[in-house]
Amino acid sequence: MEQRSCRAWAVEEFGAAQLGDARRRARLITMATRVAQNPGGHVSSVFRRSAERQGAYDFLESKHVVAEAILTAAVDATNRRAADFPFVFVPLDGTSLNLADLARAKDFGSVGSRERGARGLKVVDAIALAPDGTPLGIATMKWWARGQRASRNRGLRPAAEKELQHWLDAVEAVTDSMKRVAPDTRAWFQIDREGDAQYLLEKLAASGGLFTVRSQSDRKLSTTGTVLPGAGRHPEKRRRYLRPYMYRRPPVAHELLEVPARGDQPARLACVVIRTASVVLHMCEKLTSKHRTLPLNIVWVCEYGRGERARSRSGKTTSRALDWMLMTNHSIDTLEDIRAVVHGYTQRWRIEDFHRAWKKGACNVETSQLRAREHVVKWATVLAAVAIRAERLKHLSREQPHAPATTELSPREVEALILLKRRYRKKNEEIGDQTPDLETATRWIAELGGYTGRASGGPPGTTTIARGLAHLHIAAETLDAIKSPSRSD
Ligand SMILES: [Mn+2]
Repeated sequence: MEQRSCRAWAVEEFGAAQLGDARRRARLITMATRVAQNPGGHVSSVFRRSAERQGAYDFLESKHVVAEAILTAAVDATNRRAADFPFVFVPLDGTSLNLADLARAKDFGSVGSRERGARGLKVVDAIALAPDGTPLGIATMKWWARGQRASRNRGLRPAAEKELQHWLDAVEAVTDSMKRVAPDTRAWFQIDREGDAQYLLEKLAASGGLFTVRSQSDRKLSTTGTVLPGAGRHPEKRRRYLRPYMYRRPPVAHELLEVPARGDQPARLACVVIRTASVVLHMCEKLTSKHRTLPLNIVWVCEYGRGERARSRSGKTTSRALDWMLMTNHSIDTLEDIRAVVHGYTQRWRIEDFHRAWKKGACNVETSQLRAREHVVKWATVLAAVAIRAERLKHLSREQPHAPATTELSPREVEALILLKRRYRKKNEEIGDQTPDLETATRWIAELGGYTGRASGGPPGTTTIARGLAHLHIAAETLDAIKSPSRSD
């Protein structure tokens, strides 16, 4: 496995950025290295040397540097990693950044409900994961600022005018960039209920990739499987609905599913019953009232004890029970196929983990004080790449606990880690000179970041790891300055 010091990672991630000038590329690599060493959302707190800080501001504010070029470099790096696999999971989701704009003088838009008046940017983004769940990097990002008001007649506006267009663009961008860099790898999109839209399903079906989308509302089924000639008026009697249809299907499997902790709900094992069917969806183009059909496979994952209800923090009554009506174009012929679909959808959670690391834990992108949309997008793209790297480190430490720490840390960082650990060791701990394994190193790093193992009872999370890493990098840098005072990058 490759040596992954921060600088080596930054070169791998951004070394091919097309910025029209080698000095700009060098600046981007230096910036990414520093952010990886010392993640944070506030530009001035990430760069400790004043020349670097000024260089970073110049770079972010330069009109010669377009955000798209930074993104393309990162996405290509992701796809080079993806090329090793027959397929990669691509969770696709939407989120927004809340950004300070008290005077409403910046080119941001409203986020959240309009009454609350929050400002910021909206983004639809995707990440790629290896078949074993290892994060590979950013797969795409589509940014926009919402306009003044929502227009009426939502259902009747063509897709291009809706936010849905950004989802369509994101699918296309992922597909195109993968074709270019990893032509033999298929994307397997994983999308939650937000993505249950006719145009998006059609786009995914035409993309050549695999997809799984969780169904939002009950859908009409076509009983004929073909479009009727002159299908303006569809005979009501022939319609069936997906959910009642699936209820009548016999269970194909009973499984235990690990559900990670979410909000105020602790992690649990869910007992689920799985039913499957191959169906043809009956859809209606709202503008023209034309009927269309889409053949799909359905995997319905439903937890026992449905109806068990809990009051969430917001006071809303929500059902704890898992109920996934998954629409997919993956085969469901064998139990193995069906399990692959269910497992694939559990990987969708990873983009939420990434969003948390990006917005809160490691990178705090929302604390950026940058003044213009384009500057924020550039900065947020670099932070996103760093946040996924942090997720990758977390994942590897859990999945490959016995790999040596040098697979993810530079020798100097390992040296500093051992010195610090010796300093902060518990009374009964004996710390030798040998390189610790990844699991041990990650725990030590997290301990530097305040991890005690008591709060969650689980392995260290991204926040404590990122805090510990920032601490470690300062120590490694100091050690480096003492031991090889002439060298500097
Ligand atoms: Mn979502």
